[in-house]
Amino acid sequence: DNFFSSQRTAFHFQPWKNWMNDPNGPMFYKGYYHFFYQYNPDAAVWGNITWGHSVSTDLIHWYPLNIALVPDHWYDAEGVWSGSVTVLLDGKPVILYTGSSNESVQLQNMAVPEDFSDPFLRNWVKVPQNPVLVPPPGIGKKDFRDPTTAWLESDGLWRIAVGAKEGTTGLALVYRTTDFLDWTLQSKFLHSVAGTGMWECVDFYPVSLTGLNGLDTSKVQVNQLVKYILKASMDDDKHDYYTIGTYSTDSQTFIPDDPTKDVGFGLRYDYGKYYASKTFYDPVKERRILWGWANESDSEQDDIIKGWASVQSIPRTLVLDSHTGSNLLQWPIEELELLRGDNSVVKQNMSLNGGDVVKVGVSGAQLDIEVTFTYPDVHKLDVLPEHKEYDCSQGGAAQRGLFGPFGLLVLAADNLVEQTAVYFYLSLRPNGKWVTTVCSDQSRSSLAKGIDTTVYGTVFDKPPTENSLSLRVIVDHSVVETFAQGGRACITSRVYPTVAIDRNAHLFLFNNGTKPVTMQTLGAWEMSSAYA
Ligand code: DQQ
Repeated sequence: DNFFSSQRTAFHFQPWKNWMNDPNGPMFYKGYYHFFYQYNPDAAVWGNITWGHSVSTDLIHWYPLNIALVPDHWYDAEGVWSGSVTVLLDGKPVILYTGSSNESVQLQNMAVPEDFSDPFLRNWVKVPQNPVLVPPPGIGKKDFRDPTTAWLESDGLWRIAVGAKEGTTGLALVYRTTDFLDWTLQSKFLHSVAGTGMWECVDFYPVSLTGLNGLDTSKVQVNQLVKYILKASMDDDKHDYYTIGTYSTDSQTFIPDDPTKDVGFGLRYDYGKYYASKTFYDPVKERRILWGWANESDSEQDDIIKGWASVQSIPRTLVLDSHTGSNLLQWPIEELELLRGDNSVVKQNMSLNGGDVVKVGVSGAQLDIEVTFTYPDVHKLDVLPEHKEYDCSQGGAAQRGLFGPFGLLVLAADNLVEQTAVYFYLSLRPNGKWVTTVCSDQSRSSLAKGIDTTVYGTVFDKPPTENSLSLRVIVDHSVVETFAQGGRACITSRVYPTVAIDRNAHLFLFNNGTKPVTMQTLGAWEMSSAYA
């Protein structure tokens, strides 16, 4: 019983009970952030999907409202599926969502607030013109879903993208409109990539090349220095892939900067459990914020026993990485730091020899940790390691190298029988270049059986001018979110310790490589709960 109750999170978004999946329609309206989510009000498994609804003033403390949209028409009888909110020029929000019809046809529908003076927007009305979009010729009735937030272009027309596929080619259709009721399908796809399968939850937005502020897609000026991000959630492998490129307002198509890293096989927002994400522009703090769904790694049977399934990751601010120019940086919204408590630890300059495991004096299943390590002096080696591609799923933190694995053990029992290792590993490629991998190793995270403990990880760019490696790790009972190198590479893991729970969960620094490494700075905070 304790095993299951200790898994509920303290500051990640989750409903009181039952199943949740995709984030839907995030927005800011009259003083409140609104968050909707795919929600089954009846069970801890997917089905009978509605739009759950909560509001917040800081994106961390949430106030639950009644369900906003339920399946109650022929055009959404099998579920009110994913969609987005667009805030129109007069400040009024519009929902576009996918209904799975009584005949399993995917249709786009529209809903508007019943009372614009209600800052909570408690009641939504489906317009009598629904459905406003049906699958176009050539697109399967089950391959047409998840409309984006609409954006306004200089020709005065609003546009949306909708995910689809043709054969095994994943693609985003573009529609234009003036009134959100009558839509024209554009002849060209926003983008398509052969072999990637169905694109779910497409997202499309600009990022600034000149500042750290976020951008409202509808307010980008011609000649403004921006790049565009196209993201799609791959139904085939359940990962969110994004690509940086440009948007041609002549052809209304997206052109990737690097076609070898296109949507579906290039960069991922997150290399762990993270799917069906969606961004919105926050006009209060002028930032773009990303929400993503972190599914469970336990069994459906466990979900039914515990009575709930899934959390949302901490909302992340998104900016272009000025050091590389070729990826986004994701960082937990600054509001999270308000939960940092008085129990904290600061450390500096500590050498970790090969084999060291050093306890850090904060405990509990609610932590925020920031640590940096000096980038090891790889040139001082007298014997070079074998040229071998490092794959953290083969052996995880137990596989010793020269430099790495080193990093943190979180949710660790005193005797380390349970531990989740978040670490770096340096390896030498045949071309003579050193590369850094960041991994999250769940293989020893729980003594319980029947849990998916896949080790996650990715290589990331480290320009030579960067002399240190950094990790930020957010621990919240059954979720561990890792942000490496300022958010250049992110990993969300779900873990289910049985003994390393609550006050018996501890934090360690470790170095399991054979060479020493230097921890430069460490700050670790015990975190308060966002829920009473
Ligand atoms: N989840 C929704 C769909 C979407 C999928 C249904 C992605 O609209 O394509 O719950 O997780």
